[in-house]
Amino acid sequence: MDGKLSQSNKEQLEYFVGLGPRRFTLLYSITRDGCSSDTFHQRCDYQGPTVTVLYNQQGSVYGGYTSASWSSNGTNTRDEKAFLFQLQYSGSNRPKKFPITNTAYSIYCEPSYGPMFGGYTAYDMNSFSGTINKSGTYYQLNGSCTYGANYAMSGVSSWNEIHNGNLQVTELEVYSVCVQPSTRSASTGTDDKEFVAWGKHPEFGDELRQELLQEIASMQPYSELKLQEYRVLLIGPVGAGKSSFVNTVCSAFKGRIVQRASCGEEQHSFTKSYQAYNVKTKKNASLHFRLCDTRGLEPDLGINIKEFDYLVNGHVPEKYEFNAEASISLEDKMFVVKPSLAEKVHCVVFVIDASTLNKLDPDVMKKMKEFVKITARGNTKQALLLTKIDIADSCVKESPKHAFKSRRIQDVVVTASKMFGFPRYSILPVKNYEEEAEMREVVDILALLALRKILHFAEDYMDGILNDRGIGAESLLYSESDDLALESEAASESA
Ligand SMILES: Nc1nc2c(ncn2[C@@H]2O[C@H](COP(=O)(O)OP(=O)(O)OP(=O)(O)O)[C@@H](O)[C@H]2O)c(=O)[nH]1
Ligand SMILES: [Mg+2]
Repeated sequence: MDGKLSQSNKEQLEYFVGLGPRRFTLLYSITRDGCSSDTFHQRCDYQGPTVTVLYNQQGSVYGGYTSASWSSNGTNTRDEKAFLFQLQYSGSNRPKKFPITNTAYSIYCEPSYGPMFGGYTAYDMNSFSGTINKSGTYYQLNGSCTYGANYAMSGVSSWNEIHNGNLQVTELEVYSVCVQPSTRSASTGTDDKEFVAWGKHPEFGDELRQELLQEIASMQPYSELKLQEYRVLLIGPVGAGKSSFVNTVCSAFKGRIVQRASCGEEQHSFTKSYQAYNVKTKKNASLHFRLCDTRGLEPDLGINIKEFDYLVNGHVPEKYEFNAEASISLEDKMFVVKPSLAEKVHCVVFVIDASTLNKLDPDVMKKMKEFVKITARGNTKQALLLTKIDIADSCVKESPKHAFKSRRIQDVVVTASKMFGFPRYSILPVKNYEEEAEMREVVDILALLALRKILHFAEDYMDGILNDRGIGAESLLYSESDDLALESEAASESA
């Protein structure tokens, strides 16, 4: 659904905002989603600049713009660029912009209220609180409007000249107003001023893409270790995008959309076996890492703590078919009793869907926290890949390079860092190839930036190995302490 806002009204609002063409994406509509403050916040918090538009039965259209994100933190938000506006009055065009005068009180972000402009002594435009049911043909909003409290209402002498003396609306819509990707200049362009960059990142472009491809192609384990490849384990909930990340990385190197790992959506994991993918360049040269795809985590099924431990320590052979009900055991013929350093995992990458981070199953989260502890115990390195950032933030969907400027993504990164106890530099936002028919430079760059970090962490693991064990080849295969751990496990399994 595109919403009720006409093209000419959009153009008028673009003119008011004054930063060139915008893309209007409908986030919330009371006729579609219900008139409820909870739904408004679910749909509109942390979405960057938005415009709220109200329509009434008399044919008047009016509302407010804020370049700040809505949130549910119960405070006033400062925004020098906010304004209220009128577009139509009683069916006739009457475009008027009412700029903010008291910038500290531009919008009020209260979870039990819908969009609220103004604050402190009075709210200039307070739309509604709680839930409002439709009465006949309109919604009787329970908010109020105060003339000139924090916005300059030049050209009208009262709110009656805007809303016809009532808050009976036929529709209230909130649109995100992103930069049109095609009109956006390089990262120093004027449009960027609206975004707060949370992550330092290089200039996106083909030069960066080529540099990353070359750098990653040249990365390989230290020759003293006599290792061909770094081993990277991808683990995370069902449908998080583990297999899609494998395909995205393969695509970036092949220069075409690659479909090596099977992806899809099912109630249980789509991936059933342990597959270690090597990645090749356009000219078919093998790169020095393997991405190991696993079965998705479920509360009571699939990989459990013991199986994860076996995976990280290299006891699970490639192509192993995961048994949803039981983990691989020492008795299993395929069990790798004495794994070499090459079979051990050097970096564990937790793969999490950024758009559903807050809805993660608590039991799956508990499992993953145990996995984090096990990984840290063995000194294996870890990172967190945040997928589906295009779903988490509609502006990022338009151009994934906005990932490092999106307040919504920044928020998700901070939350993920707290949930997993990982430093923020190890949290890597990506958008996997999924609907695209053709390659996209920015999708490649995000995946390559993430992969480069992961391989640096794997190299850190190797540094630790060299430091701790010395470089005697035999000491790199299997240690006596591993034998002792397995013996005690065998004892507990048979008990
Ligand atoms: N929009 C969007 N969709 C994605 C992204 N990554 C994956 N998907 C979609 O999410 C669904 C699940 O992706 P998979 O890669 O199969 O997920 P998985 O983690 O391997 O899932 P299991 O093997 O079932 O555990 C597929 O429909 C993908 O197309 C992304 O970054 N953005
Ligand atoms: Mg999969």
